[in-house]
Amino acid sequence: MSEPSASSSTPASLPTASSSSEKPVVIITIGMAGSGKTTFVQRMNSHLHSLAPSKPPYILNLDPAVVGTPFDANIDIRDTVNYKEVMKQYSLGPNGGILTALNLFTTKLDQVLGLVEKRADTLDHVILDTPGQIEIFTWSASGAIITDAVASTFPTVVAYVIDTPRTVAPATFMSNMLYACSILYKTKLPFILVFNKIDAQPHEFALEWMHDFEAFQAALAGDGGVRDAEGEPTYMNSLMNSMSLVLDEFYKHLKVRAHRSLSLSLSLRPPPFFFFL
Ligand SMILES: Nc1nc2c(ncn2[C@@H]2O[C@H](COP(=O)(O)OP(=O)(O)OP(=O)(O)O)[C@@H](O)[C@H]2O)c(=O)[nH]1
Ligand SMILES: [Mg+2]
Repeated sequence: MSEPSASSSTPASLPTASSSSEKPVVIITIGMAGSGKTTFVQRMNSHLHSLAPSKPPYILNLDPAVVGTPFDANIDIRDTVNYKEVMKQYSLGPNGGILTALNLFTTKLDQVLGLVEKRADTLDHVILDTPGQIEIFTWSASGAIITDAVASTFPTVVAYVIDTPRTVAPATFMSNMLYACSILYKTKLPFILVFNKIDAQPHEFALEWMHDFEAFQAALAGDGGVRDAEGEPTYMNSLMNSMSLVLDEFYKHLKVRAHRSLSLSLSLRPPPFFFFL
């Protein structure tokens, strides 16, 4: 992976505290396994370092199972708990091990927040990278405790990273959006959808589906399985059509960005970030 130049990789306007006296903004990076969360954090880190003057973020790695991170985390869950030891000690599988590691880390959250608060005056951004298995963070008690504690201490936004190439099928797109929607309603925090990997799959189809639910319904119809043997609309098709109307309301209140976390040296694509809303 080659390091991008600042001009071609600029996250044009990362959420930021409006004045230096304000608290730093916390960006919680969430997304399906392999969607590019860690690479996205690395790109934000690299962008913030490249600013003049440089504004290094404070990074927390909350993924106990990651082997190596492409950034130097200021606080790393792996320094506190070894999830493989946790698996052995409590006879757990990998997900149970990761979840228990996160629970153990959460017992030290007050110390973690204390460390961040000590640095708050000098920081504009605090970035959290979360475990690969999305539900470990979003549907666990410790994930909720971490999110609530952070959000009650600092201005906080959720960056929901979407693997664009994996959402080209209408049904997959919808399930990813429903997941995003559920996290928005659960956390009630400002929410940014980050369409990642646009070097591999341009994101325009997603923007069209979000702007125009009829376009999404047409894509669904073109995807087959619309009618059953008797010519009646299938249950799945009716469900997805209704869901697309529900999601239409969700889309109206979102900020959406396209992103290319990975810089391909031969890529001629335009700058990876832009404002949609
Ligand atoms: N083509 C392309 N690949 C990317 C991009 N961003 C990330 N990747 C690749 O996607 C894979 C997963 O990236 P990660 O950053 O590890 O994703 P993650 O969401 O942190 O993964 P887990 O934490 O394991 O769930 C890696 O092979 C990355 O190189 C991108 O913008 N474009
Ligand atoms: Mg990761």
